[in-house]
Amino acid sequence: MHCKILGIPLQDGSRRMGCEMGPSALRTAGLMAALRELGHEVTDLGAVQPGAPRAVRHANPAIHALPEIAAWTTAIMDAAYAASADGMPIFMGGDHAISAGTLAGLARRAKALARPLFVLWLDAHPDFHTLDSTMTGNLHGIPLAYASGQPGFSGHFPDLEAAIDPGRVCALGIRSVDQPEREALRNAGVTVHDMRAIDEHGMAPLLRAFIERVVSANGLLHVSLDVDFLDPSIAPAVGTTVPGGATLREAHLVMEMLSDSGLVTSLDLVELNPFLDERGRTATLLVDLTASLMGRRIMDRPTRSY
Ligand code: B3U
Ligand code: MN
Ligand code: MN
Repeated sequence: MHCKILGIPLQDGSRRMGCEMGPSALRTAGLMAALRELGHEVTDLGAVQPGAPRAVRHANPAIHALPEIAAWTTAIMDAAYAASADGMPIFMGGDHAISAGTLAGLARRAKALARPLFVLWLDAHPDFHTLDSTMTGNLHGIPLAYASGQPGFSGHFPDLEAAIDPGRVCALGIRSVDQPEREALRNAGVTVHDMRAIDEHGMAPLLRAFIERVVSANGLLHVSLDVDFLDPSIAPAVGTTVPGGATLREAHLVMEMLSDSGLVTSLDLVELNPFLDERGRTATLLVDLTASLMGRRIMDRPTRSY
């Protein structure tokens, strides 16, 4: 596989600084070397640069940094579209607001290829707020809603050339949802596997059902990994820790099953805040999880055919 690494040092999606250091921390933790060791070709495409902030305003007074995020989204969308022409783009955030752009660019790519795009959203939060519904005003809480064409973004965010179909999104690990999101997720038809579902059924059957849907549709699969998907005891370097997250073993299992499927065409690594890390352990864990996704195994296994 040809891995194309892009740094996206965006941190305006919340009011806490630090995520702009995410790409450096992932490089320092050895992301490139880990991929090369697995036999992949790696190209470092450097950092995405935001355009000049756009003069956009919104009636919701809580919203933070809308002009900046709107400008970033345009730049990220174009970079994601270009990088996804071939190979496997890995987008190193930056906070989750980067995914407004990565998803929009990948949706455009999927449309050009006439293939359906599926999204696996690994997160404590569904990030399904609109500009009208967000209470914190932190725009890392909106990317999935924007990219799936929910109302109210037009005139504030760049228009979408192609939206993702919310019916092809699976959100896994969810444990912090605001009331307006709950309703919107249900209406849009997003598959949400919250922590209760994971506790009841286990990670494997939930993920397998989604993988099988992607296989039967011959889809592209984008994985968006928010650090807070993981339990804070193993991944402290995130501004929005929520207790009760995925364990180390659950997270590796997800990555290994995805790797076996051979379906994943792009990846976001987001919300890593190195300022909050403990001796680089969260950055190192993200590198290890990426390695599992890209083929690292404890023991060889017969290939499972889906
Ligand atoms: N839903 C809340 C909390 C949140 C969403 N995404 C993150 N936190 N990282 C909000 O602010 O919209
Ligand atoms: Mn998120
Ligand atoms: Mn989150």
